Amino acid sequence: FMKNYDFQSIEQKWQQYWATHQTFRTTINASRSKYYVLDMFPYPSGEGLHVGHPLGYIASDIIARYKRSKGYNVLHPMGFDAFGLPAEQFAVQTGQHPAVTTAENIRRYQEQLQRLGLGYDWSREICTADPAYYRWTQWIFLQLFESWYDTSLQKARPIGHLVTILQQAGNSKVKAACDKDTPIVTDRVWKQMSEQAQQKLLMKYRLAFLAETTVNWCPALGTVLANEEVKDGFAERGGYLVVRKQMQQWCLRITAYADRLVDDLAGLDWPTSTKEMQLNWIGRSVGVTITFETQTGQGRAYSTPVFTTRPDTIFGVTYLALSPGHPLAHLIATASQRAAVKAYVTQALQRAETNRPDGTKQVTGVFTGAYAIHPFTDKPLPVWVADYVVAGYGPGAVMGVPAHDSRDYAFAKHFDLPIVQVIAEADTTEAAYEAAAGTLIHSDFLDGLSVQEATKHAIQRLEETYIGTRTTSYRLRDAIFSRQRYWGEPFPIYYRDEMPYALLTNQLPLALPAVKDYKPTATGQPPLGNAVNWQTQAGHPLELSTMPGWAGSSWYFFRYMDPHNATCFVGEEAQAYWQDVDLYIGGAEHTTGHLLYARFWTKFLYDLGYVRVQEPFRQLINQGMIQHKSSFVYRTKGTNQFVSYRLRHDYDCTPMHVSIDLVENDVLDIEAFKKWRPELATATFVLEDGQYICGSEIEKMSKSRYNVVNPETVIAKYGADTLRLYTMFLGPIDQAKPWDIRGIEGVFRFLTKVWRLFHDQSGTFVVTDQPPSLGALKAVHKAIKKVEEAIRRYAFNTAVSTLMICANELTTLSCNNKEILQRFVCLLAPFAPHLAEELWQLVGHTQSVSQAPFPQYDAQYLQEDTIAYPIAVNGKVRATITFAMDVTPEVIRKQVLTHTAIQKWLQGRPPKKVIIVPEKMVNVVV
Ligand code: ANZ
Repeated sequence: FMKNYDFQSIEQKWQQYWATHQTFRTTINASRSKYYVLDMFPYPSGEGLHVGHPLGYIASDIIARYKRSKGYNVLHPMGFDAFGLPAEQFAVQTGQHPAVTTAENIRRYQEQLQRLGLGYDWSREICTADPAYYRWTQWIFLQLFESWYDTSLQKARPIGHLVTILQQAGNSKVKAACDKDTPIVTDRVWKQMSEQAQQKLLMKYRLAFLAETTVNWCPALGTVLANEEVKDGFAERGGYLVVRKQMQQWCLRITAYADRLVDDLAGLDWPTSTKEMQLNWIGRSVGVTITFETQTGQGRAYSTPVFTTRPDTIFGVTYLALSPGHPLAHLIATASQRAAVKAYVTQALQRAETNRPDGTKQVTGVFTGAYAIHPFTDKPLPVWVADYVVAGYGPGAVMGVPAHDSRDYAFAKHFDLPIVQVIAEADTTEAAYEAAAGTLIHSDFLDGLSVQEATKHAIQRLEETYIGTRTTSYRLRDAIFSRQRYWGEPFPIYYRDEMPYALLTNQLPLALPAVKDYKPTATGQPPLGNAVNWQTQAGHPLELSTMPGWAGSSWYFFRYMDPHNATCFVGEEAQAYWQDVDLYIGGAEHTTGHLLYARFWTKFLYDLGYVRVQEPFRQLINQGMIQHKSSFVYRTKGTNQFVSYRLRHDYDCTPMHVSIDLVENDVLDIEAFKKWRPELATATFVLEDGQYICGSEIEKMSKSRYNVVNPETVIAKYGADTLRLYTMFLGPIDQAKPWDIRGIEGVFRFLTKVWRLFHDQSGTFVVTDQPPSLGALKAVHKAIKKVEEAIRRYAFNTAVSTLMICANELTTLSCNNKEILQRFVCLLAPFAPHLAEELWQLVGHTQSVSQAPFPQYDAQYLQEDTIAYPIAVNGKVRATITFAMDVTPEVIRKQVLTHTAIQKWLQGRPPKKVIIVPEKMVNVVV
């Protein structure tokens, strides 16, 4: 019977087969080693997948299939990070419950993922918005609420334990990660405190705690945003203005784990860049807190601590600077400066907090009128307020050393403050500062020392005189954990006497209530304020905010191990077997958010004995971005007129992205463009040669750039196997690479060629048991070795090209030997699983190819049987002669010396020497 490579029916057939046979279902199997390969689960958005998404999924699927063929028991699950803003915004606009939208989107995602031939164990699917799932997110939150961090043991402990200590001995000896303003109480005082006062004190210790914080408030979105969701004062999503605002928020004390989060990075097989980004984000630095005495002129003195990593520059201090939010700013301001300070502080606090401003930012600040006293020279130092000083980093104040710090230098230059250079530093000072500095200052005990020595001496002197103490500062802040939104996990918290209390675990899940309106209430309360009866049975009001998007994703990898467990978030047996994720593949944009939070929760759960590992993800790969050509039209400012590419400089234009579907060979389809959006119907055009030419650029493939390629169109035309191979063929998995559809034809032809290897000209299946030729054996064994090496290096592009070379060789050899061809099918299977299954079955197998072991190569077929030797005369190559592998030196010598090209150089004389390097080269010395 005759058949062509009919990818459509083949792919449909095998996707159905995998689903009905549950081919990729995994259960605990103590007799086999586990391998857990995980994708970052997607947010099911309304747009569905574009070809950028599957890049990581296909890579992890190849690894999963490969590891399975190597005998591992592979866990490869998929699920949905289903709480999120778009579904909620849609609900606000249409009144449709976000759960409905989300469920529809999930169905669409599942279909799309299945159509890619991804071998997931769907029986383990999870959805973070499912009450059966978020019940455990709420449960973990309660554990955090009921815990404190003991810094002497470096671990979290139950809050009940702290209460016992307070009762017996007060908290003076307690070493804990707690609020800075935690009062010291004796056991007697503790016992006399009201319950509310006791609860307030405990709140300063809890790992999930309620605090008055300055937050990034986005009025347009009506919610608080995390630091990493804010870029230069605007929301990363939507670009809305973000301001700073004081608000009661739930926070997680991630700072308690800062040291462990830094130290444990060393043991992880993660990209160096990812580790560095986390290190910078945590920003641990060891230095000194130095306390200056500030005098206000009205005869009052205030201690003003600053944090510095460079105490060796203490003699170079010429001013102090406080962060705008610093409580001392108003206290020390002199009468004449008070108004100016107030105005500056108000305006500076309005702006959203960004990380340490860089040099390009405008220098701003205000003088308080007060002076601090230099601890060693007694000189007066003006105290300023400046927004380059960050609140919450150290004491939020700095000693300004303009000669040795570039930010201080910029500040001093701008406000004409003195710049003096310390001698110890002279050798390391940058030329720029030297020129500006001019003044060298002598110190009584640091002159002539290296920076390191001077630092040591300075610390010693500061500690002896009680002026300074060694301190470690972290840039990391506690994580704000509440959002004023509907579509998130409700907090299992109610309020009594204005203090929060935990619900009992048997009251979980606390399900999201129905609301009539998904907007904030008229009084500005979060949407849950619209729910009727949002209170406990005893009538206590429940918390109105919900958890942030990252709550459910901070522990989902554990749930996959035991997704249906109704009595705990992951069972003992499942954990003992699956342990942790061996390989995690996902986008680099999650480095300082999700990945850090997941590490934090894992360490916390470990401390309480709920999990066995301190780190969730052994190995991490960040897939590179897929780029694509995007097209631009040029709109004359303030009009509806569009100017063609080459004429754009003659007008005052702004470029605007236009959908690539409306452009062919850079020529715009004007009629289609007018229909693209209502406001374009009246567009006018300035053409060149009667055409509108678009500009273009290679950019990240993204919806906002209208340059997205939908995998479904590619699959319809070429099939999923071609899409998979092509996506891998684009280049190394971890690098950014452009999508270029022209290459896909070649990949499709390759798969057609594979099909033809098994069929004759008329399309009849022809695979024989005739003994294979040596050439075919060599081709396939070479490929086995190379493909496996490439998979192990995640060099999937190399693996694909090896498969192509092998198919070409087998075609040239007209190989239709069964042994050879089925080995090839096994190699192909992780990459093009549908076609592999079909051929595997045609060859006569009754089980899925995913059950077949990965082929082993036989070294005897890898040896080349001849070798080409370069022949040199006095070190210069003059000829090449091919010898058999097992050639003897005598034969080599004889043939070399009789070769005409060599004889020319010998000119009849015998050579001085013939050096033979076996399997490499020959050198004739004349
Ligand atoms: C004097 C000095 C002299 C400094 C010098 C540096 C160089 P890292 O390493 O990032 O921790 N600093 C301290 N607290 C700050 C705050 N709240 N906001 C902004 N800057 C702050 O940086 C520590 C240094 O950053 C500290 O050491 C301090 O400036 C500044 F030649 O003190 B240094």
